[in-house]
Amino acid sequence: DDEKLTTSILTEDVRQYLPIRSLQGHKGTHGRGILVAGSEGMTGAALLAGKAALRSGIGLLQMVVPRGLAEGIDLALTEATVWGAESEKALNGNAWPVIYERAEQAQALAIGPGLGQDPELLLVIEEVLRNLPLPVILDADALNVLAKEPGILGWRQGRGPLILTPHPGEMARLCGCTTEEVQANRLELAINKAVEWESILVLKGAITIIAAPDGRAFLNPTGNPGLGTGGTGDVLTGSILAWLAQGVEPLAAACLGVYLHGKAADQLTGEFGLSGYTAGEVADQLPKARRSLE
Ligand code: NPW
Ligand code: AMP
Ligand code: MG
Repeated sequence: DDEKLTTSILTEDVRQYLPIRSLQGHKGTHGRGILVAGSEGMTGAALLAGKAALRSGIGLLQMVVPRGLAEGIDLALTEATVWGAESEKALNGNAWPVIYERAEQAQALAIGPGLGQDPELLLVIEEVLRNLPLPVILDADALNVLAKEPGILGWRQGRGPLILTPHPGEMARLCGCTTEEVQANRLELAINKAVEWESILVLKGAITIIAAPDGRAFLNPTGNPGLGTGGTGDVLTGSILAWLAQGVEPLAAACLGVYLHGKAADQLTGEFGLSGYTAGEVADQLPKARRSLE
């Protein structure tokens, strides 16, 4: 029974998940996504996630960042619009009104890459979960903040679907165990927590697991150890955000994002071998990975 519930992601499946780009399509129909990310010293995480969203075909990317860093981010990522929330170096509770205003016209939201861990961010995450009827991705520092009160995940009360994208260290913090314990039992843990938290759980690593709230799990066949370098997780988050914004159903968006991220990295090994390609290069490779499925 378990074997039927856990299957590999197949190339034929992800090919079907790819949204069809209508000849009449425009930036309005290709989806608007909100990316809440970045703090002093970690603006790169916001930029990498943003670049990956653009490289995955999003119609319009709106970034919410600390006002003190907004100008630099605006200049560094030409194609994105940037909204500064009231703070200098890292977002805090003041971010919520800006997020709410932007989210009203968006199809998806991602929060976490390089965010920092101001304790007030827990209140922001709570507001996001309670109030936004959108698919939401929680990654990186959003998960670290949430780890102080994972019970909040149960408060969604029928709001939009949730995708969590922890690496094994973040998963350990969320579960209150060690990284080794996560790694020793990753499939069962991913499935149990996806069910408990009523979320799509993307447990990253060699053979990333995508577990669904109904107890199914999908194993990703793409990717290689070259991905073990700073910023690749931020790229994954931006890419899944773009697929959600383009209307791909959340479980399919998670599988598509993970598969293409690994595929892009595998294509890069042709030139670079198993190390030395960068997260930014993975993002730039994403359209070619997608094209290999078409
Ligand atoms: P250990 O030590 O084994 O217990 P952290 P982070 C574990 C931003 N970034 N297999 C491992 O734990 C992020 O977005 C910004 C096994 C490891 O020591 C975040 O906001 C960048 N274990 C923030 O930095 C580029 C694994 O987790 C620990 C594992 C902090 O995020 C970099 C490290 O995790 C970064 O993305 C695996 N596959 N993977 C930028 N340019 O701005 C991870 N672990 O302490 O959560 O730190 O992931 O760097
Ligand atoms: P993060 O730690 O958030 O930057 O995410 C790291 C990304 O690299 C995730 O997508 C992981 O699945 C991927 N990754 C890390 N190590 C490996 C590995 N050995 N094989 C395949 N993918 C990996
Ligand atoms: Mg990460």
